[in-house]
Amino acid sequence: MLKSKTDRPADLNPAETQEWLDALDQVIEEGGPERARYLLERLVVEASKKGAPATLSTKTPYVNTIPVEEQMPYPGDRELERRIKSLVRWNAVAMVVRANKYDDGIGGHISSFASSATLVEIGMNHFFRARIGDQPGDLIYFQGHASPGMYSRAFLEGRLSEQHLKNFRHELREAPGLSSYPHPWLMPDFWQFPTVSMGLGPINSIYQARFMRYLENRGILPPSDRRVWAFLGDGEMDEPESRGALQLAANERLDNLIFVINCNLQRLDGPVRGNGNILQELEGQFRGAGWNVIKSVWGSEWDPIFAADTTGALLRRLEECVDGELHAMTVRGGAYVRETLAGRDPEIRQLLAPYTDEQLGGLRPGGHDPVKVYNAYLRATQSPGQPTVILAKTVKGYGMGETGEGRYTTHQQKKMNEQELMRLRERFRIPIPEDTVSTVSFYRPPEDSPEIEYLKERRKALGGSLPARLNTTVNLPVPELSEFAESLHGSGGRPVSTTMAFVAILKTLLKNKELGKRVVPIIPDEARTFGMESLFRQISIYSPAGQLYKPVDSEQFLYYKEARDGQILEEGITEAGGLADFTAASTAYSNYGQPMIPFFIYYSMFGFQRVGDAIWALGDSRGRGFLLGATAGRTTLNGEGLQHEDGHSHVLASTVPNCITYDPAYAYEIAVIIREGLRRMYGNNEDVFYYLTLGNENFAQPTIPDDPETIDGILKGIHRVSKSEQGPARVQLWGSASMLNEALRAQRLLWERFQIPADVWSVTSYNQLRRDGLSVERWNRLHPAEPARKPFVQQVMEGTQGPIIAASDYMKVLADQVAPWLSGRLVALGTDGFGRSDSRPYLRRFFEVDAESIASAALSQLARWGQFDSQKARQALVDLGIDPDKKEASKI
Ligand SMILES: Cc1ncc(C[n+]2csc(CCOP(=O)(O)OP(=O)(O)O)c2C)c(N)n1
Ligand SMILES: [Mg+2]
Repeated sequence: MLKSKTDRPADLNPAETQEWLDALDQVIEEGGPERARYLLERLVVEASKKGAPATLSTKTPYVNTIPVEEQMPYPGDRELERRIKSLVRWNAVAMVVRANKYDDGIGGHISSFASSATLVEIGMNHFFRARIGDQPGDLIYFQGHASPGMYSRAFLEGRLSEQHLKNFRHELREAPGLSSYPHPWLMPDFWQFPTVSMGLGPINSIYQARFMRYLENRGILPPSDRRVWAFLGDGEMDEPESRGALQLAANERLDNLIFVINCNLQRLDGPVRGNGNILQELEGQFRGAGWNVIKSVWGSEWDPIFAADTTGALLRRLEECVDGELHAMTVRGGAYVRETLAGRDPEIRQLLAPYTDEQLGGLRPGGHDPVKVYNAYLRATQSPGQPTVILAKTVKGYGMGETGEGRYTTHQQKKMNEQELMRLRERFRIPIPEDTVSTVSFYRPPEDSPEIEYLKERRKALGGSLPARLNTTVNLPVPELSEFAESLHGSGGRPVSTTMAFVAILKTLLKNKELGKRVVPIIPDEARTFGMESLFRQISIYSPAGQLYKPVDSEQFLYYKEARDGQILEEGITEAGGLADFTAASTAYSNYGQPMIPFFIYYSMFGFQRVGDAIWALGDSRGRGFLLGATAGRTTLNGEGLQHEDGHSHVLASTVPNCITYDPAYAYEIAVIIREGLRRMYGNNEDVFYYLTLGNENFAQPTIPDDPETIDGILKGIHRVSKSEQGPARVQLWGSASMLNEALRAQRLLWERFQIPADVWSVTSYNQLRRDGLSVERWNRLHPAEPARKPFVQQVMEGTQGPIIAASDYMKVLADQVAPWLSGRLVALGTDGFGRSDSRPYLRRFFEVDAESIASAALSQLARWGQFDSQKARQALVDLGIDPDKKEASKI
């Protein structure tokens, strides 16, 4: 597919080319450069009108990309399709109006789908394939808040009942209803992609199309002409995520990707570009990035008008209009259109003279004309080598009458009065009885009506209904823990970081016969930071172009190797892109019937904090895989300072219900956690994903204790790593990740200097302990007459004595989460505040999480309890170098 390195068309007729060039010389000589520029611009306009879009800039004239002469005839029954579309419109409106009539303020959107109905319906009747052979078909990202339109169609197709529609936005009643927006989590057989957080649809769909190619190029899927379609709003395109990955789609020639941007010129509050032209702006950017751009600006009624505009006067006038004016023309009617366009220009006035005001007011934009939309889609599906964007001009609230259509307030409109509904019925000739209007009832023609038969036949021909999510069961053979023996048996004294320990586990997994090829390592330009560069050579970096250059390190054994069937997704500096990759890979079990095991490893600071919303959507998508926040820990990543040192990703991760989080200290813990993750997600079909933080501090890794409770403890969140050898412990020290070493050092300090015995525990997951605590507590609340159950953390700690001093690289609130079940024993030490650049000992002292701080916290607490002399405790702090007057780290 990627034959040439440039996209320039070849010179098929050099002699003719020379004639043109000579003519140009002559024009410049005789008429000057201005004259030459004029002619070139005219040529560009004419070329675009005649189907050879050419540009002097990245923008073409404000005309349809496909000229009338090149239009293909419409293949469907237009009248029947119009009637079906009207029914879809009606039921979508009824769903929202009804919901708000009986449940004031429940919300929902009418006007967005009103503008995109034709765009969606043409796809449903002619393009969107639900299955291709035995493979799932096209993947479609619908505009989230246009969901009523999708529900309405599903109702006509017989997939949803009237009861479902009545229960739009009523998910928690006796008869469950339809979720507000596309949520695979809530409607796992229906929605595939959560799109309603603006900007996530565009970026996720790009990486989805890319991942489809990845699976094909790696031989996991056979090549196909499956496509990814994304319906997007013009306002949505302002999100950085919407435009941030356009280049990737062009660079990788993703001709399986089609964006359909619903350019209704409005967003929520008002115009998207009142003082500009959003459609033209988007064209410039997409074309500049290398996309194939198809503009569908004007409906067929405009064709004869433009044909008569031989001097281009009308087009020039339209190009002068800003969107604020173009938009006003849709609202204010034909006379206004005439005055705005013709003004004092007699030529344009004459051009418009044959048309009545009513006709001018009824001129449809391209996005509402089935012929234009059909042709745009057809062209998009026949454009090899490039992703395509269709810029379709539409009217927000199309058909909603005077209070809705094109009004700045239309986005928020949830109600329509009877008169407006009657007008809607008339406008779209909806064949429903009058009383259906007053009661805002739904309408579905009989099963044997031409509408239902046609619609079903169309969907049958295209493989079935959409949207539909395959709720597949995943059941892969998961390796035994013993397969990770290397990680379980310690490092023999060699200093090894948890990042290195993870890489060893990843390598073991890559060698696994069953799972190895399913592993998808994803890295945003940090492989060398994480010590993963040996993988470049071993499993190659994915590049659909292969490697078109000789890498400068080619002489070396571990050179930078790119390959068409490479396994690593090396994203460059885009965490949002990496997360979009991860989302595609982690849902491949459903979208492609191919369970993949992604490991996305990134700077932990740039995960939940930076792309948290995308992670939330990943949870909604039921994605499965491993997120790895490397260089983690506010005091463990030394030197980097404020913007890099993560002390809160676990707090943020705790907010995602199906994200299982761990802050492991040891290689053996990581092996146990990853093996369990594989078992739950790929052996047991659970819709969860894992988040592990990894540090870059090197220390000797111990062997897994030979204690039957260790594995259970690691997974539930806490296990004891060192029991006091000097009799019953008087304090309990908790540590996570690198802070476990500080806790062990504090244990020695306490004994050697103060003769206080202590136990040390590794807390692998406060979040998991908290979740267990909450479930148990709830059970107890709901079963007051039964013996109370105990949360795991309470069970393991109740046989121990003394205060519990918890130290982690994270904010204190992380540990505080489990305080309710520890009878006031918990003292949380953590890293609240902005990070600093310094070395670990200084950072740990600054945030008061080092061994000395832990030991002094223990003494101080014992003193408060009357178990240690308070004057001695005061002196101990001084001896340990703790300054009681130092300002709080979070307040400086
Ligand atoms: C990230 C994000 N910010 C804000 C919103 C709230 N919101 C929902 S729809 C909408 C306007 C959308 O305008 P546009 O993309 O042009 O779509 P249209 O409804 O006009 O088709 C806004 C601001 C959101 N859903 N997501
Ligand atoms: Mg819009």
